[in-house]
Amino acid sequence: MKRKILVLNGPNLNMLGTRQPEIYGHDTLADIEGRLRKQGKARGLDVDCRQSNHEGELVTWIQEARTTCAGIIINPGAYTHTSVAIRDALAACDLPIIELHLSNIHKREEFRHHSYMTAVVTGTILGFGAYGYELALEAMVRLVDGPAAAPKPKTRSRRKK
Ligand code: CA2
Repeated sequence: MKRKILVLNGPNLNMLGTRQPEIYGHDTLADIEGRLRKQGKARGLDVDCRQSNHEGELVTWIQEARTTCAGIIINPGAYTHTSVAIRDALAACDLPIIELHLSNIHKREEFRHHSYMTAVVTGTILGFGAYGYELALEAMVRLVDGPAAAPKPKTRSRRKK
């Protein structure tokens, strides 16, 4: 069974942690990716993180994932609001797909309110900053392995009277 999750980040997300921390936080992309790989390992998943500023490269990676991966987590960056090509590539993927945004795009400029991706993905996570990536990976574990794979709540030991 395929156990690889592709985590894709689009244009300018390689700049995370260097500018606009009030919107995108202080973590660098390397910080986020390091945590995700660790989290994936603990869940028996191989997390393959990639970033590109080029639409065609993102499309190619999505196409490859169809046969090599169990799921895709994608923050398409500004292509969210412009790219029919990325949408079409995602729509052709018979895999669970999570669209992710660091910021709540609906609280921002009007041109960010529409996503070409949302109608073709399994679900969307937005507005939780870098923590959104962890949430997305937990959701992906559930999509790939089923609800039984969710972490069990800790049971409290009974106190003796
Ligand atoms: O909130 C998100 O995750 C976005 O996908 C980020 C995109 C933006 O175009 C989308 O509307 C929402 C922009 C990513 C640019 O990230 C930078 C980070 C630091 C410095 C400069 C850009």
